[in-house]
Amino acid sequence: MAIPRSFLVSTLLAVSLCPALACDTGGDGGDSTTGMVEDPCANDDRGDDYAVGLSRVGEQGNVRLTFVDAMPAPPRKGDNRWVLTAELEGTGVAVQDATFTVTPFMPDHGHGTPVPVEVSRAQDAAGTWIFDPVNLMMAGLWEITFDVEVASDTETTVTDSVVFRFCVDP
Ligand SMILES: [Cu+2]
Repeated sequence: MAIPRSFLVSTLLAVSLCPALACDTGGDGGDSTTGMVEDPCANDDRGDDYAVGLSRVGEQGNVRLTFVDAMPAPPRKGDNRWVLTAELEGTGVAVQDATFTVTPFMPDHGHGTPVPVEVSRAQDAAGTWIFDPVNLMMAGLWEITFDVEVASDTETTVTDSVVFRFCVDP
């Protein structure tokens, strides 16, 4: 007999959240009887604080990504639509021609999302890219890695990997 997938997911989530929250109910027993979902972000400060202008340079120091829009804002569980600008760090040249691979991942659970992130270039603004959907299907901390390869006329390929982290509420 198959175990319903939703049961498995909720069970795994409950188990995996215990270390982060220390499973401390304060002895009042309330949490175990109300069925309320605890907020995995309440005691987690690893995520970025979303704001327009949130900006980060990749680990190779080549490409800077900056948020110009997020819907919803701050990022939430489910599908998100993000708009970011990309520029070459140092020169500030807009990245107009590039290949992005975007990977959402939950480091505490060891899984991503089956929903691919669609990437498109904004028509009206140089170096502006639209990522829709960014599917964050579960509450908790997500790491979203933007691997970018900038198209170039020279033989030197410019690549970078930029990571943002958001903890999304239930
Ligand atoms: Cu998860």
